[in-house]
Amino acid sequence: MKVGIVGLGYVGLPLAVAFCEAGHEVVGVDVSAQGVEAVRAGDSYVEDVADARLTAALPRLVATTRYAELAKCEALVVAVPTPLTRNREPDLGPLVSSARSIGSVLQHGQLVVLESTTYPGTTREQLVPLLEESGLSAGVDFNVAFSPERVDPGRTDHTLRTTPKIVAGLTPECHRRAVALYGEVCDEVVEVSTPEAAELAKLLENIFRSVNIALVNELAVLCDRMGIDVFEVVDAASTKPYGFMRFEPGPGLGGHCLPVDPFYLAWRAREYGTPTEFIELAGEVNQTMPHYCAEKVAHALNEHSKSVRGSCVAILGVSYKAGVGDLRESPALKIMQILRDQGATLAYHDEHVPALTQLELSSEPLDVVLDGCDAAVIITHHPGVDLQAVVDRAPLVVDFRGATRGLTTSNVVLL
Ligand code: SAJ
Repeated sequence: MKVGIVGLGYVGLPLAVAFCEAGHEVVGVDVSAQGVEAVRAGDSYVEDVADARLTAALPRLVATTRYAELAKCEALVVAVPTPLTRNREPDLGPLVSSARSIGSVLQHGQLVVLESTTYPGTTREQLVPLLEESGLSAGVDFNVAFSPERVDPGRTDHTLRTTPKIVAGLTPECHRRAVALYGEVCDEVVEVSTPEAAELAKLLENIFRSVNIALVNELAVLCDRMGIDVFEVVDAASTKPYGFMRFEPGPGLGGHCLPVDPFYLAWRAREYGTPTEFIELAGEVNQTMPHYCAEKVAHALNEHSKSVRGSCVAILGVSYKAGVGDLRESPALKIMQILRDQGATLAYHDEHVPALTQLELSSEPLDVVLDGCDAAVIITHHPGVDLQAVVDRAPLVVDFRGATRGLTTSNVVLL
């Protein structure tokens, strides 16, 4: 088969490589000429795709900025970003412009599948009309389906092939073709009745995490007031062999999904006169955590008769979660900005993130950032960081991940 992938990001590039590895020809389209150049050079900018895998796929992979190349493909997969506007409303800009471009080269008999996470109804009400600007009719002249991406950056125990793939077509024929397409790269295809059900299932997966993380974050704030160790509470509750699922309290939500997806559904639900207070509340609770954490640092310094202004604060871990270098919506950026605005001098150590251009900082070796610091703040707990050295060398450690629990310490303040 010849498969077209629109959007060679953290979703599209792994998918393109997977189809090449399954023996298919792939045309990868991206608006970024720089990104296309990198792909052509076998230089992967997606952590989950090693350069070697990309290079091995190149004989079957054509990377381009030209949508016209898609005309030769049987199936097209759309994996473009679905961010939020400044007012935290769905921003379908990238989706609309890519769908328009696809519409201008759409061929009779092609299948178009949307993978971008979005609110229920997007495929039928937004994508289809834009594709039909071609003059072709969906379900008649071409096929359409929705199949949500389930990329979990940094996860190694599950891959694209081993993670069940939800698929739903506009018509039975759309459905049949989409199921066949993903059968090429996924061991298990989960069929659902409508694109709307598939769109909402994806949102539910991430909202489920956002709500449960908000629950333990709210509990962390309460525990702080009650003088109870929230991590001990979560450990204890997690011993229940059924009926409880463990989530970690922390400095807030980062990444491209959890801080975004809930607001897609909240926005859509308003059209149905159904306020989704649960979802919105969880979003708010998680969004306040970086502020709560900055206050916690100020309070801890104050206990050492120091103010934030003039203090040297060593930040440990700035990416949005452990084991990845991804900075999208990372709570660390917010916390650091607040501390800097309050007059702190910042330094950071994170081997996954060499530079923080937005803060004009570069990662420094652990012993350098600890040298002479007034406080060390653990925001993201990457494996392999010598935490004993941190608690031994820093006069004060503020640990938002419970990473230092179990170490003999007297100078640690937990979340
Ligand atoms: N976090 C906590 N406590 C927890 C778990 C996570 O504070 O118990 C924080 C993390 O530190 C991070 C944020 O939440 O800042 C998100 O991390 P994550 O690992 O929960 O999720 P993502 O955004 O990296 O990936 C999620 C995954 N969704 C699910 O597992 C249901 C992934 O499988 C999805 O494919 C991805 O969203 C996506 O693309 O939607």
